[in-house]
Amino acid sequence: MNVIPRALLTLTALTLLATTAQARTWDDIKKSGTIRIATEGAFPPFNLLKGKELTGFEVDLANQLAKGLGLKVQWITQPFDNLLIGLGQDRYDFVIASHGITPERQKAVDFASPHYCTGGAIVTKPGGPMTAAALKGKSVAVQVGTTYLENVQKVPGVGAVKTFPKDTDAQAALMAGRVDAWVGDKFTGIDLVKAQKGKLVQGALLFNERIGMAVKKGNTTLLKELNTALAKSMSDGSYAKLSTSYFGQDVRCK
Ligand code: LYS
Repeated sequence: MNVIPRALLTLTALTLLATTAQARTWDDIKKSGTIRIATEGAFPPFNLLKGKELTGFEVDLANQLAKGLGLKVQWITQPFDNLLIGLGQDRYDFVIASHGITPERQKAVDFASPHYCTGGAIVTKPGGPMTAAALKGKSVAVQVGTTYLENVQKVPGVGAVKTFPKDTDAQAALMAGRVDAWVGDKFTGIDLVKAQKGKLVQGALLFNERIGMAVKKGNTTLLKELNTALAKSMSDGSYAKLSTSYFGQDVRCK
């Protein structure tokens, strides 16, 4: 019997995928009239799918950029840790889902200029750990595949780090008292603490990050158009107006 080793088969399938799959260039997209954008839809106030409606700062921003580029939008939602993989498989043209620009991710995708700056902060119950030092021996909930996970793991002496598919699941673990703290986006944390009216408090910022839209590696024509559209929004006042409506401040990187 002629058996092809499994490892070889997988490699062949991957090579085939890499050679046949081709990201749509700016010309292809422009010709089609519609741009396909992916996001998570589970990360308020940045991107949230409620019933059939996608809302959030990043959703509004991307819709605004697409409009400026003369395109209709087709939105696709995916679990956070699938988003960049799907980009590599040409399931959509770009991703806007609060990805921190990290050297690791830059090996796989190309990032646009940052569309906001933020950081990862601790949220806990009153009396819980408020600083990196206080996380010593404490359990922390974070969303899988995120910069929160990466950075919490670096905290010296940190206790169990538990991962959850969605940020909201990690927050629920904190509320239920299954962990001592949750680490997530500082703006998401502010909204959460406000909504929980005294049951949660926000602690220290553990790290800062620049957030950017991602295109498939090498899709320079699309990247250029996105950067131009973003720069225009930032200079003509539309970005500032949108940002203020969501955060009460301009969240662009300074
Ligand atoms: N900013 C974080 C990261 O880059 C997470 C964003 C998505 C959270 N649902 O990993």
